[in-house]
Amino acid sequence: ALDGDASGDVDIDELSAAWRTWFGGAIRPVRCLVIIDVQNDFIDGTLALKNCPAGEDGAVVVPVINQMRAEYEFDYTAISLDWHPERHCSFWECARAGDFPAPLHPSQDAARVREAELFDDVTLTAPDGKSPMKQTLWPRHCVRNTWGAACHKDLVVREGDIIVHKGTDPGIDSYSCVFDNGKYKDTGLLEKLRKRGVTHVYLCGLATDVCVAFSALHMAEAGFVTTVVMDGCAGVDRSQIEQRCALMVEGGVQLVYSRELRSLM
Ligand code: VGL
Ligand code: ZN
Repeated sequence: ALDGDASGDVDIDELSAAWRTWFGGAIRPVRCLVIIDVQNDFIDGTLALKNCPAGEDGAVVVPVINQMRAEYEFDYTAISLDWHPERHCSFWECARAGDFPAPLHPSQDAARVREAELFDDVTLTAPDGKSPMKQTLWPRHCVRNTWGAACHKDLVVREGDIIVHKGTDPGIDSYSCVFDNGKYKDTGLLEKLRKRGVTHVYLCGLATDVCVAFSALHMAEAGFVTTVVMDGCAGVDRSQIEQRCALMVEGGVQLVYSRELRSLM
Protein backbone atom coordinates (compact mmCIF):
# COMPACT_ATOMS: atom_id res chain seq x y z
CA ALA A 1 0.00 0.00 0.00
CA LEU A 2 3.01 2.27 0.42
CA ASP A 3 4.06 2.21 -3.21
CA GLY A 4 0.95 4.09 -4.28
CA ASP A 5 1.05 6.12 -7.43
CA ALA A 6 -2.41 7.35 -6.49
CA SER A 7 -2.82 9.09 -3.15
CA GLY A 8 -5.72 6.77 -2.28
CA ASP A 9 -3.21 3.91 -2.03
CA VAL A 10 -1.55 5.28 1.11
CA ASP A 11 -2.75 3.51 4.24
CA ILE A 12 -2.26 5.89 7.14
CA ASP A 13 -2.34 3.16 9.80
CA GLU A 14 0.31 1.18 7.99
CA LEU A 15 2.45 4.26 7.48
CA SER A 16 2.20 5.24 11.14
CA ALA A 17 3.05 1.68 12.19
CA ALA A 18 6.16 1.86 10.02
CA TRP A 19 7.24 5.08 11.72
CA ARG A 20 6.65 3.56 15.14
CA THR A 21 8.83 0.62 14.22
CA TRP A 22 11.62 2.93 13.14
CA PHE A 23 11.48 5.17 16.18
CA GLY A 24 10.51 2.57 18.77
CA GLY A 25 7.69 4.66 20.14
CA ALA A 26 5.10 7.27 19.50
CA ILE A 27 6.21 10.13 17.33
CA ARG A 28 6.24 13.40 19.18
CA PRO A 29 8.34 16.51 19.08
CA VAL A 30 11.44 16.50 21.28
CA ARG A 31 12.00 20.08 22.35
CA CYS A 32 15.15 21.87 23.41
CA LEU A 33 15.32 25.40 24.77
CA VAL A 34 18.58 26.97 23.56
CA ILE A 35 19.78 29.92 25.65
CA ILE A 36 22.44 31.95 23.85
CA ASP A 37 25.17 33.89 25.69
CA VAL A 38 23.22 35.36 28.63
CA GLN A 39 26.57 36.45 30.08
CA ASN A 40 27.58 39.37 32.29
CA ASP A 41 29.70 41.15 29.67
CA PHE A 42 26.68 41.50 27.35
CA ILE A 43 24.51 42.81 30.20
CA ASP A 44 26.66 44.90 32.58
CA GLY A 45 30.18 44.42 31.25
CA THR A 46 32.48 45.48 28.42
CA LEU A 47 29.97 44.73 25.62
CA ALA A 48 26.80 45.74 27.49
CA LEU A 49 23.98 45.89 24.95
CA LYS A 50 22.42 48.88 26.71
CA ASN A 51 25.45 50.90 25.50
CA CYS A 52 25.10 49.62 21.92
CA PRO A 53 23.15 51.50 19.18
CA ALA A 54 19.81 49.71 19.77
CA GLY A 55 20.00 50.57 23.48
CA GLU A 56 18.36 47.29 24.47
CA ASP A 57 18.97 46.04 28.01
CA GLY A 58 20.26 42.46 28.07
CA ALA A 59 18.95 41.99 31.60
CA VAL A 60 15.31 42.03 30.49
CA VAL A 61 15.65 38.63 28.82
CA VAL A 62 16.51 36.87 32.09
CA PRO A 63 13.02 36.80 33.67
CA VAL A 64 11.45 36.00 30.29
CA ILE A 65 13.73 32.99 29.85
CA ASN A 66 13.25 31.81 33.45
CA GLN A 67 9.48 32.10 33.02
CA MET A 68 9.62 29.99 29.84
CA ARG A 69 11.54 27.29 31.67
CA ALA A 70 8.98 27.31 34.47
CA GLU A 71 5.91 27.40 32.28
CA TYR A 72 6.69 25.10 29.37
CA GLU A 73 7.98 21.58 29.28
CA PHE A 74 11.16 21.49 27.30
CA ASP A 75 12.75 18.06 27.16
CA TYR A 76 16.21 19.63 27.26
CA THR A 77 17.89 22.97 27.78
CA ALA A 78 21.16 23.97 26.16
CA ILE A 79 23.16 26.99 27.30
CA SER A 80 25.81 28.48 25.03
CA LEU A 81 28.68 30.56 26.36
CA ASP A 82 30.90 32.91 24.39
CA TRP A 83 34.21 31.63 25.75
CA HIS A 84 37.24 33.46 24.41
CA PRO A 85 40.94 33.11 25.27
CA GLU A 86 42.64 36.27 26.57
CA ARG A 87 43.92 37.05 23.08
CA HIS A 88 41.22 36.66 20.46
CA CYS A 89 40.77 37.82 16.86
CA SER A 90 37.51 39.56 17.77
CA PHE A 91 39.18 41.80 20.35
CA TRP A 92 39.71 45.42 19.32
CA GLU A 93 42.37 45.80 22.05
CA CYS A 94 44.49 43.08 20.41
CA ALA A 95 44.19 44.77 17.02
CA ARG A 96 45.22 48.14 18.47
CA ALA A 97 48.15 46.63 20.35
CA GLY A 98 49.45 44.92 17.21
CA ASP A 99 49.08 41.71 19.19
CA PHE A 100 46.59 40.07 16.90
CA PRO A 101 46.27 36.28 17.20
CA ALA A 102 45.15 35.71 13.61
CA PRO A 103 46.86 36.22 10.25
CA LEU A 104 45.59 39.26 8.35
CA HIS A 105 44.50 38.66 4.77
CA PRO A 106 47.00 40.04 2.19
CA SER A 107 44.24 42.43 1.07
CA GLN A 108 44.14 43.95 4.57
CA ASP A 109 46.31 46.99 5.25
CA ALA A 110 48.06 46.18 8.56
CA ALA A 111 48.41 49.85 9.49
CA ARG A 112 44.61 50.20 9.24
CA VAL A 113 44.20 47.41 11.79
CA ARG A 114 46.38 49.20 14.34
CA GLU A 115 44.25 52.32 13.92
CA ALA A 116 40.91 50.53 13.83
CA GLU A 117 37.94 51.91 15.74
CA LEU A 118 35.69 49.76 17.90
CA PHE A 119 33.20 47.80 15.77
CA ASP A 120 35.27 48.25 12.58
CA ASP A 121 35.62 45.23 10.31
CA VAL A 122 38.99 43.79 9.34
CA THR A 123 39.81 41.01 6.89
CA LEU A 124 41.59 37.95 8.25
CA THR A 125 42.93 34.83 6.56
CA ALA A 126 40.67 31.86 7.26
CA PRO A 127 42.01 28.60 8.76
CA ASP A 128 42.36 27.21 5.21
CA GLY A 129 45.34 29.58 4.88
CA LYS A 130 43.92 31.56 1.95
CA SER A 131 40.25 32.60 2.11
CA PRO A 132 39.44 36.14 3.25
CA MET A 133 37.27 36.28 6.35
CA LYS A 134 35.55 39.40 7.68
CA GLN A 135 35.89 40.03 11.41
CA THR A 136 34.22 42.74 13.48
CA LEU A 137 36.38 44.18 16.28
CA TRP A 138 34.49 44.09 19.59
CA PRO A 139 35.71 45.30 22.97
CA ARG A 140 37.41 42.44 24.86
CA HIS A 141 34.59 40.35 26.29
CA CYS A 142 33.71 36.95 27.69
CA VAL A 143 37.25 35.87 28.52
CA ARG A 144 36.88 32.29 29.75
CA ASN A 145 36.65 31.77 33.51
CA THR A 146 36.15 35.48 34.27
CA TRP A 147 33.11 37.29 35.70
CA GLY A 148 32.29 38.69 32.27
CA ALA A 149 31.94 35.20 30.82
CA ALA A 150 29.71 33.93 33.64
CA CYS A 151 25.96 33.68 33.19
CA HIS A 152 23.85 36.46 34.69
CA LYS A 153 23.36 35.59 38.37
CA ASP A 154 19.57 35.31 38.06
CA LEU A 155 19.52 33.00 35.05
CA VAL A 156 18.15 29.61 36.08
CA VAL A 157 20.70 26.90 35.29
CA ARG A 158 19.87 23.31 36.20
CA GLU A 159 21.94 20.20 36.54
CA GLY A 160 21.75 18.32 33.27
CA ASP A 161 21.65 21.44 31.12
CA ILE A 162 23.78 21.03 28.01
CA ILE A 163 26.62 23.58 28.15
CA VAL A 164 28.34 24.56 24.92
CA HIS A 165 31.41 26.78 24.66
CA LYS A 166 32.09 28.75 21.48
CA GLY A 167 34.73 31.16 20.20
CA THR A 168 37.44 29.22 22.02
CA ASP A 169 39.88 29.31 19.07
CA PRO A 170 41.97 32.54 19.13
CA GLY A 171 42.11 32.69 15.31
CA ILE A 172 38.43 32.41 14.36
CA ASP A 173 35.24 33.78 15.88
CA SER A 174 32.06 31.81 16.41
CA TYR A 175 28.82 33.75 16.53
CA SER A 176 26.79 30.57 16.16
CA CYS A 177 26.61 27.91 18.86
CA VAL A 178 26.72 25.33 16.03
CA PHE A 179 29.64 26.25 13.73
CA ASP A 180 32.44 28.83 13.74
CA ASN A 181 32.09 31.81 11.39
CA GLY A 182 33.85 30.02 8.53
CA LYS A 183 32.10 26.69 9.19
CA TYR A 184 35.46 24.95 9.64
CA LYS A 185 34.63 23.32 12.97
CA ASP A 186 31.49 22.55 14.90
CA THR A 187 31.02 23.04 18.61
CA GLY A 188 29.65 19.54 19.21
CA LEU A 189 26.13 20.80 19.94
CA LEU A 190 24.52 19.19 16.87
CA GLU A 191 25.72 15.76 17.88
CA LYS A 192 24.43 16.24 21.44
CA LEU A 193 20.99 17.29 20.17
CA ARG A 194 20.79 14.49 17.62
CA LYS A 195 21.82 11.87 20.18
CA ARG A 196 18.89 13.01 22.32
CA GLY A 197 16.46 12.90 19.39
CA VAL A 198 15.76 16.62 19.51
CA THR A 199 13.46 17.76 16.69
CA HIS A 200 12.42 21.28 17.77
CA VAL A 201 14.65 24.08 19.09
CA TYR A 202 13.53 27.33 20.74
CA LEU A 203 16.21 30.02 20.84
CA CYS A 204 16.52 33.05 23.06
CA GLY A 205 19.34 35.16 24.52
CA LEU A 206 21.98 37.61 23.32
CA ALA A 207 22.45 39.13 20.86
CA THR A 208 19.43 38.93 18.53
CA ASP A 209 21.30 40.18 15.45
CA VAL A 210 24.57 38.35 16.14
CA CYS A 211 24.78 35.09 18.03
CA VAL A 212 21.06 34.29 18.19
CA ALA A 213 20.56 34.91 14.45
CA PHE A 214 23.58 32.89 13.33
CA SER A 215 22.71 30.03 15.68
CA ALA A 216 19.09 29.93 14.48
CA LEU A 217 20.14 29.93 10.81
CA HIS A 218 22.54 27.03 11.36
CA MET A 219 19.97 25.06 13.33
CA ALA A 220 17.27 25.50 10.70
CA GLU A 221 19.79 24.48 8.05
CA ALA A 222 20.64 21.39 10.11
CA GLY A 223 17.00 20.33 9.94
CA PHE A 224 15.61 21.33 13.32
CA VAL A 225 12.22 23.00 13.47
CA THR A 226 13.58 26.34 14.66
CA THR A 227 11.79 29.06 16.62
CA VAL A 228 13.25 32.29 18.01
CA VAL A 229 11.46 33.82 21.00
CA MET A 230 11.84 37.53 20.31
CA ASP A 231 11.02 38.91 23.77
CA GLY A 232 13.65 36.53 25.14
CA CYS A 233 16.30 38.27 23.02
CA ALA A 234 18.07 41.66 23.01
CA GLY A 235 20.18 42.98 20.15
CA VAL A 236 23.03 45.30 19.17
CA ASP A 237 21.76 47.42 16.29
CA ARG A 238 18.20 48.15 15.13
CA SER A 239 18.80 47.94 11.37
CA GLN A 240 20.91 44.82 11.81
CA ILE A 241 18.16 43.26 13.92
CA GLU A 242 15.67 43.93 11.12
CA GLN A 243 17.96 42.55 8.43
CA ARG A 244 18.84 39.44 10.40
CA CYS A 245 15.18 38.79 11.29
CA ALA A 246 14.34 38.88 7.59
CA LEU A 247 17.23 36.50 6.92
CA MET A 248 16.00 34.12 9.62
CA VAL A 249 12.46 34.09 8.21
CA GLU A 250 13.93 33.39 4.77
CA GLY A 251 15.88 30.54 6.32
CA GLY A 252 12.71 28.94 7.65
CA VAL A 253 12.99 30.20 11.23
CA GLN A 254 9.76 31.03 13.04
CA LEU A 255 9.82 34.26 15.08
CA VAL A 256 7.37 34.36 18.00
CA TYR A 257 6.71 35.96 21.39
CA SER A 258 6.95 33.85 24.53
CA ARG A 259 3.24 34.15 25.30
CA GLU A 260 2.48 32.48 21.95
CA LEU A 261 4.34 29.32 22.93
CA ARG A 262 1.32 28.05 24.85
CA SER A 263 -0.58 27.59 21.59
CA LEU A 264 2.46 26.36 19.65
CA MET A 265 3.66 23.58 21.95
C1 VGL B 1 28.38 38.17 20.50
C2 VGL B 1 29.62 39.84 19.58
C3 VGL B 1 30.79 39.18 19.86
C4 VGL B 1 27.02 37.64 20.87
C5 VGL B 1 29.53 37.48 20.79
O1 VGL B 1 26.91 36.78 21.77
O2 VGL B 1 26.03 38.05 20.23
N1 VGL B 1 28.44 39.36 19.89
N2 VGL B 1 30.72 37.99 20.47
ZN1 ZN C 1 32.48 37.06 21.30
